[in-house]
Amino acid sequence: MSPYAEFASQDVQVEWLAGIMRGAAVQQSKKTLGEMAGLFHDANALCSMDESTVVYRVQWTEPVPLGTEGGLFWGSTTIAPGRVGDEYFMTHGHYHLKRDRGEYYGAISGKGMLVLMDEDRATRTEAMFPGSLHFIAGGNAHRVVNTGEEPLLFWACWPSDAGHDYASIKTQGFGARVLHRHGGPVVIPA
Ligand code: S6P
Ligand code: ZN
Repeated sequence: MSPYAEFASQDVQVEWLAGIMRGAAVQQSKKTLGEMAGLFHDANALCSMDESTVVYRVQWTEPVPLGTEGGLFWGSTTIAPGRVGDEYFMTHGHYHLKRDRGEYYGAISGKGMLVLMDEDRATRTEAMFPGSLHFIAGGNAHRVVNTGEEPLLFWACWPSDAGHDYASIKTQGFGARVLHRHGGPVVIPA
């Protein structure tokens, strides 16, 4: 049987502008400050904050089993506004386990930066704003930073066999951080 046959019976609805997915097949997760220890550069600032604070929420659907070649996953991410010291709230960030797998991000509301890092640690950013579309080429680690005062919402589409390599980011970080300086965001080499 085709690995895609089951999806025909799935029933997922989206509220595009709210980033909400509904249906039995929808999965969701959230990441709290406590779960992100070690990712922000100011450990002291993190210690003084409530570790149960939700930094971002993700909803997604996997119409084929994780690891299936040729399928696509779809989901939304909403990053709360806020900072740990001078560092804006952000996603963990990851490479894909299958390094050549790409991804699309499309921003709906809020503003921020997509941080992209290749395997030589060369790091660059793209501005995210309502309507911005981002092709993340294979081989690039990706993280989103909310530099605004409202939630930053984006939709994403990625291959079902991409997988996630979080460990490389946990141990080596990105080649740059987005910090609040002189009243706005500045990209600082790390
Ligand atoms: C998956 C895609 C997104 C992220 C989400 C949270 O490939 O890039 O759905 O999972 O934005 O970020 P992270 O780095 O915690 O997975
Ligand atoms: Zn990804």
